[in-house]
Amino acid sequence: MITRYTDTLVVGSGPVGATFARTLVESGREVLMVDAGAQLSPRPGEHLKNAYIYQHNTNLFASIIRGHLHLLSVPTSARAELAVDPAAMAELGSNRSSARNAENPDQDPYRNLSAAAACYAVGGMGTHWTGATPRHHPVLERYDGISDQEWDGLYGEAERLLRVSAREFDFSIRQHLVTEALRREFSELPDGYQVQSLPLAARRRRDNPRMVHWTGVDTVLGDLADGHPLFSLLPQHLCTRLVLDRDGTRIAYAEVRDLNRSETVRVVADNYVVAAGAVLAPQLLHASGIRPAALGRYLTEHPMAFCQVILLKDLVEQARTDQRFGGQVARHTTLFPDDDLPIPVDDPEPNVWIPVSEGRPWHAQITRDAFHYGDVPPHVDGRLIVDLRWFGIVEPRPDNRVTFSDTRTDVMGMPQPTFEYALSPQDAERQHAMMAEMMRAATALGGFLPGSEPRFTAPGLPLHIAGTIRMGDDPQSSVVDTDSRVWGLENLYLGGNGVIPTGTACNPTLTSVAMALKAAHHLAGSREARERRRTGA
Ligand code: G3F
Repeated sequence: MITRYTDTLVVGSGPVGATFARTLVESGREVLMVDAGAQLSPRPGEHLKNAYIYQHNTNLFASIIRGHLHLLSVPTSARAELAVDPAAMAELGSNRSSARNAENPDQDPYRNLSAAAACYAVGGMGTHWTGATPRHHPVLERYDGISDQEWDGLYGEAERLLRVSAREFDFSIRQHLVTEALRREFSELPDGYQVQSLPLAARRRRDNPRMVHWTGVDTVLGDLADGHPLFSLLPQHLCTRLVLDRDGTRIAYAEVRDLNRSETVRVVADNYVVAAGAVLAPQLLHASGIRPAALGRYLTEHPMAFCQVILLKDLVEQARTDQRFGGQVARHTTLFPDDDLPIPVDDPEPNVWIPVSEGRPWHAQITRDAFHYGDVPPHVDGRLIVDLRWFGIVEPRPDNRVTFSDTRTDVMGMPQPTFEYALSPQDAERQHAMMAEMMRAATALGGFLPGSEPRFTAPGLPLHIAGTIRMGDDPQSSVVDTDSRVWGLENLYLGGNGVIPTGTACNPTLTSVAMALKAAHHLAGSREARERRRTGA
């Protein structure tokens, strides 16, 4: 068996793993990063939507996303497949689905997060994410075990790392029309929480302002992405087990399987960071026999209300008469005299936001997103369609959880996850009120796109599972302390949405990166790190 030595092993190469890697390397530590997925771009973890074709036609990106999402728990089907050749293995029972069919017989379909998925790729979900990066509401969402002042600093740093901006779509005609129509409708909202531009991890390209550069993991890694003596990344390497030392207070080494060569590498490090996603991180702990009481519990996921509308005629016609857009529209009509719409073909899509506020425990996005359930029929002009997504809060409860099997395995040969998830009556009531508000917004903007009328999407679809390795001040009800270190283990740190301990509504990535920064600063400044630098060992 090959043995590799490093300062810090980072398991998982998504935006959070990359945050750890960059911060640690910048403080002089050596980092080895492993990911079970393949590297899909020349620089590790580039956002795949940066390709011209997807910016030109967002709909095409939906199948890219779909192709990269692996469902975590598929219940076995009760439907009998009887219409088959009788000579095939079709006798009673012989073609029944089983665990070998990537299905999970332990999953109760009514308590599942049926759309919950993992992304096996260098860059993780960062290869395709929407980039929506709002801060948590200071009272309704934010974890109060970290001070407001520290949160502000961490959020600022996370925003710089992810290159967050709320201004990149400012010159979009539809951005103005949609924002203003919603402001008229929701005039009661308090200052700072009114309808506004959605913060996004993206910057408009200086060399080609028709395109934006979406932040990927390569952006977070910065110089590390081009090769750095203190950083190495092993794609298609699956960490299967963290092995404890004899007295059970430290990780002694990690077992990593080189999936390509089918051989095991032993990695010996001073510190270990697991940032493999809110389900796969607790899965690795479970596989390693590290099973604190709160592991996998207090799971939250955003219920999501969704619809698409075709913009109101009056709203669209406003573009023709509004002085602010005169130049853009005139240029467009000269170029395309046959076009009935006063919206330039390259008008950027709207990215509008209604933040969580007191009395409104939900987060709203009015955008044009590439997720597959929102495909636009090809005969409807895409410029007229906007998506409405409302994400609700679910209170963390210990009974909502993901468990891991000791007998069945998933696609990677790791313990099969099973969800046990249900909404409390209070949670359910909130979602009903949220749906009513989304319909109010939809009516102010347009008419429903046939086939995309208001509905709740399959649980798990937002890909915002949190709480499964939560932060806290009590080892009974949390897995990590406020520096993201696993209770009782000196050198194991966790990162990712699973660490977020509170009920939230908005997209989690920015907050997870902020929490990772806190942990990485702690690690970089730890006694051990200082000692190593002092002695040059
Ligand atoms: C989520 O993962 C993103 O955070 C949203 F921004 C996005 O609109 C949604 O998925 C689409 O389902």
